[in-house]
Amino acid sequence: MNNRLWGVVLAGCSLLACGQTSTTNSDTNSEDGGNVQLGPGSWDVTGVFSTGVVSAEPVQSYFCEKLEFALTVDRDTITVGHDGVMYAAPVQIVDGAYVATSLDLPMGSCNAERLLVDQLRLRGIDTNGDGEADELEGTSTLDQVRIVSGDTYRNAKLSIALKAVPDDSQPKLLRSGEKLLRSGEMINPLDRVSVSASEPVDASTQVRLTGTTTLPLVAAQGSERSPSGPVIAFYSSQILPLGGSWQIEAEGQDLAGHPLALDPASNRWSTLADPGVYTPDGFEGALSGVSGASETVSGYGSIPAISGAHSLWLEASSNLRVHLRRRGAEKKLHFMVRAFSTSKSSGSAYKTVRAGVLGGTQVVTLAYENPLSQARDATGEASLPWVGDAIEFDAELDDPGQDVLLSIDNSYCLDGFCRPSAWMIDDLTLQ
Ligand SMILES: [Ca+2]
Ligand SMILES: [Ca+2]
Repeated sequence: MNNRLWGVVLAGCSLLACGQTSTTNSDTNSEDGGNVQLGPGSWDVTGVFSTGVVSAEPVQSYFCEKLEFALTVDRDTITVGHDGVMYAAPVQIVDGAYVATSLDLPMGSCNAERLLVDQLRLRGIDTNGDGEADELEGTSTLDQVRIVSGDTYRNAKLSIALKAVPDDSQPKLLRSGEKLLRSGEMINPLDRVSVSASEPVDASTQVRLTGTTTLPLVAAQGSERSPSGPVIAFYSSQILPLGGSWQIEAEGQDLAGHPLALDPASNRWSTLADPGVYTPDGFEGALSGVSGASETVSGYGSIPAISGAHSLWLEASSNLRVHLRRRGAEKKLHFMVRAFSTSKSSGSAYKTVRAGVLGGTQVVTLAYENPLSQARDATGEASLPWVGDAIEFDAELDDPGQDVLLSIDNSYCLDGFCRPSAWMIDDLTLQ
């Protein structure tokens, strides 16, 4: 922001002093190589990490080697973005160079908590002598990078050598989501449909789903995004119907004016098949309208059904979907659970329970206390010897609409840190 701040950058680790040898062109490093006054512009940036001043260990042995991202400077803002992640900060042009402070960089696949550059200074290089910058160059230090490996952290001081060329790349729309979807995998309607752009795109960019329904995707609001500024991610604010299929249509451009391209592999979307409507009967009759669980039980070991003569049995590894239909103005989804586990101590809290009204906007996620930490009854069965108290689940569903989806999913779980549990479920109703 001022001379003192970028003075720190100059006093820090310069490109040559950091020992970068292989990826930079040495004849553009020299101060007489044609520094040129920069103006607003869009650039494709590559940043190469090297070990910080404090550590002699090669950073590549435990961290990523490089970053790639798009960078745009307009009148007073610098925007950086890559694959659905975007940051912005105020920028000044000082002595012809872009100077910004406190700028996060999009991490790509680098495994850090964040990559915060305290001071960024990029100077323009005129390689062909036409008076305009053909490249940008600069080196920044990242004083405290918290590198994540597995469930441990290490702090490192890194330096990053940045080099940029004018943006010559077409932005792409990529499929993204709360979890990584394999090709052809069906979407749970309670997972928001979301797509990312490979780089920031213009605020006028339009993205929509067409097919079973037509639905505009709305721009995800980055916290540092101004209302008229660029966007990089879009999502469906509406819960899609079951058993539908869609394509994406989009028109837009990146901040250098290159038109948006669709990735064909990301372009087809379908939602889970409709299991049919479940009619609440306490799981006493023939099972229908349920997917992911195929049997009802009269009990498990010495533990009887939760109510009546039968309860639904959800295997530890299964994900449950139940489609219910409102008969009147019912607002509340209700059910009871007992969790069965291999362990007395922990491990049953690794299911995610969600509910929503198809066509609505609100997904209710239900949290609950770990049932096994409260009660530890023995079942008398060797495979799942322990069971928790019956726990009551209630979800308030305020959206209008007839069709309600209940979804119970196993959460991601590091091996050894949790034990999946089987659930006995009963009294599932809309009230
Ligand atoms: Ca581009
Ligand atoms: Ca029952």
